[in-house]
Amino acid sequence: MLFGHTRTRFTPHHAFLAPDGHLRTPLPGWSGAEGVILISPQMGSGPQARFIHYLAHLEDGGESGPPQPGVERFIFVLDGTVELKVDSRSHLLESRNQGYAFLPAGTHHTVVARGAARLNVFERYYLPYDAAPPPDIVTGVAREVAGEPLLGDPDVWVQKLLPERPSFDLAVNIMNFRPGGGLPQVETHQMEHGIIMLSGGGIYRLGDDWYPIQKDDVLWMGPYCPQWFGALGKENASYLLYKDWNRDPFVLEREAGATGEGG
Ligand code: UGY
Ligand code: MN
Repeated sequence: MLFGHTRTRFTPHHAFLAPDGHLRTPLPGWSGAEGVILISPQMGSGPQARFIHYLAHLEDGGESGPPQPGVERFIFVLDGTVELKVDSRSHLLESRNQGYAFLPAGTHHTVVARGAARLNVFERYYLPYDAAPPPDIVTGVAREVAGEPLLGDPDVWVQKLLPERPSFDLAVNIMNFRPGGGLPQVETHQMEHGIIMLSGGGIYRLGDDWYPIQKDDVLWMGPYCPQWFGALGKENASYLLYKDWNRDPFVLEREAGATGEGG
């Protein structure tokens, strides 16, 4: 170990969060669980995150607590198996096939670990859209979600884990790259991202910084942060990506003021 060194970087417009910097904290309302809050509205000056991205480390039998009122939750099983109890039904979500679930705001649910488990969680205040009904509960297995080539490139493919209907104010996708594949452009857009690397690695460009990236590294990209990824190595690279979606920027701004989220 090299003393006083970390790969973690924190800037007003993006953050690179390596596992060496993780600090576990209690997750209020959860039992038999510890959290690592990665991205949150507390992030410094400049554009602030309008969502929360955290890891939940659960011991066998550990249980989730509810999100804040008005907050929706997306969970993705990174390690182990959990049982999701919702609507008097039970769903087993397993890391071996990349189980995931989306719980709309106000959905009473519990996640119970069957053995030690690790979850990746995204949460945000739901922004209703006048013409659309609230979103539905979604449970799924990412390994079975078909990929679509990105702009026709067979070396980069996107798996969309949630429906694209206007009811949903977020998108959660898995981006996949063959070694040598990369994003076709340096993207610069109004949506923000939370990303966790699931497999493989490569180089991530954020603003004018370039980061070697590997499994379990996490990124925050604020609105308009220029971003590009190229995959290197021998195995396919993939990452789980959150973005705000389907909403007018004026609505985002108004709601940010109303909830105290971001600025
Ligand atoms: O959907 C996206 O914005 C995605 N292509 N961005 C990214 O991978 N950084
Ligand atoms: Mn993007």
